[in-house]
Amino acid sequence: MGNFCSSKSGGSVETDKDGDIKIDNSSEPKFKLVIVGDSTVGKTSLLTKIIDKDFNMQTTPTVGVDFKNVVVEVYNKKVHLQIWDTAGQERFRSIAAQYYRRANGCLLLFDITRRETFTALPRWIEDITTNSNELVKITVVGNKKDLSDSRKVTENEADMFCLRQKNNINYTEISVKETDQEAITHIFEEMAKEILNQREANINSPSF
Ligand SMILES: Nc1nc2c(ncn2[C@@H]2O[C@H](COP(=O)(O)OP(=O)(O)OP(=O)(O)O)[C@@H](O)[C@H]2O)c(=O)[nH]1
Ligand SMILES: [Mg+2]
Repeated sequence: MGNFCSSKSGGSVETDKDGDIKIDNSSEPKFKLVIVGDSTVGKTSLLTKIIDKDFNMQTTPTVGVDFKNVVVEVYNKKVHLQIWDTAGQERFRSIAAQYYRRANGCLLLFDITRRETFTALPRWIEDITTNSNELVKITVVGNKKDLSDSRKVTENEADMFCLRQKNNINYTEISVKETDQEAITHIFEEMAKEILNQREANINSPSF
């Protein structure tokens, strides 16, 4: 579990022993985001990259959950994000579900070179929507774009899938390996923006 995490926008976030973010200025919004998706799609790699720019081909499967705190800047405002990395392996799935509670947003990853990780998306969406607030924002992320020669899902197909979902799901493609950290951070900033916009439209949106 991370206690101190530096942020792209230069600040740092202190947390208490339960991982809740301590913020002096309570007017700064804080949101909980959860990264989900099948095993080995790149969830831990994504979180590592946003924190320290690093990419490693050797990772170990996540057991349980972990989180990191990041500060992004949107609309000239600092937004504190608590980002949870969950385990994709089937045996941890029910554990992961409890971390969706009070989530403001979910990044749902699949691997564009493994079709089964794409066809698993409806089940993940069902898990997310039954275990979190109905207002949760979901972004589907197709990862491993650097391996496009082995692509098994076209960008158009993934786009169409997201458009068909009733909860207004965005689609984006990346390579955690090759996409630069700024572009990856941008995905989180966009999610923070959408949650802020939604908050303005509905003051009953959850906060953690
Ligand atoms: N080529 C390529 N490999 C990637 C990319 N992203 C992640 N990987 C590799 O995919 C493997 C699995 O990555 P992880 O980040 O551990 O996957 P995970 O989703 O956290 O897996 P679980 O913890 O088991 O749920 C590792 O070998 C990574 O280096 C990418 O964009 N391109
Ligand atoms: Mg992992």
